[in-house]
Amino acid sequence: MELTDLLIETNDGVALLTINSPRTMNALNSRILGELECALYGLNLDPAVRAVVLTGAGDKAFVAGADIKEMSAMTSFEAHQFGLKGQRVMMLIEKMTKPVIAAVNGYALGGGLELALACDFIYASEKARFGFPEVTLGIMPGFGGTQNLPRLIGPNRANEMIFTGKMLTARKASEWGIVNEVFTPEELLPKALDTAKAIAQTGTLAVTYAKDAIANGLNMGKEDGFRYEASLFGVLFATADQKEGMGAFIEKRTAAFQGK
Ligand code: CO8
Repeated sequence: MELTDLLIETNDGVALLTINSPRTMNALNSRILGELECALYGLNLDPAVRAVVLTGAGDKAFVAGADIKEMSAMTSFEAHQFGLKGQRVMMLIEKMTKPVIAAVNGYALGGGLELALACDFIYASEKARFGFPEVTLGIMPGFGGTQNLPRLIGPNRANEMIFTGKMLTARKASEWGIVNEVFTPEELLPKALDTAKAIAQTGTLAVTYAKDAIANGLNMGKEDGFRYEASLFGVLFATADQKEGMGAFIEKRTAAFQGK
């Protein structure tokens, strides 16, 4: 699929994936969702990519939601299909073997906030705004927001956001645990890329398995989660990365991980 509304730039093991439709605040239409699905699938398979940063083009929006103009004409069946398509993209991010950092540069509303929440963590610019305005349109979140937000910040704060549609500032979103760190607009992307590069230099398989243990552990009871963690921990001792990481420590040199 030709990517017309996405930009991908890969350096030092990090892919910067930019949704590039600033005229419409990077709103997610069917085409962009399809492109995201293709791009994320490709990045997951690309051995040159060890971490991904996802952002929006322009200085106003990360993603201002699903495309209201496209949705306004949908039948119930089409809306269901559209919801499933968006959910596939969110699940794809969650299932990626590489970490994905959302660099939220402006509005992250509705489907845009859902996209950010599907990432492994969020860095934000001071200009970012977070909200679920769906109820003001007579609909509800449909790309996983009712599931991911309460798991992240608890049901009470999620209820308030989803029932009122009000927007949070970046500082408030950070206080509430949605955002890991807030930066000036100029600092945001360099900081997100620096963090992604730091991750890219660590043991790739270790990061992959840690992401797996955290994501799957959240859906398990604690004892099963502990057992799962121990299994993955053991598997890592069959990798060259474990030998390289521990060998480098003992030999007092920098490890060069191969992701094997
Ligand atoms: N969809 C389509 N177009 C949009 C969207 C959007 N979500 N957001 C902005 N745009 C367009 C505007 O229509 C406008 O285009 P035009 O110039 O052609 O009229 C352009 O972007 C610029 O927008 P504004 O002039 O409104 O810019 P402002 O700076 O005044 O305001 C806002 C910025 C506050 C972001 C404002 O545009 C806004 O409120 N946008 C809508 C936000 C919203 O309600 N988002 C939630 C959408 S619903 C959703 O995401 C559901 C997800 C799950 C779907 C599941 C399907 C089953």
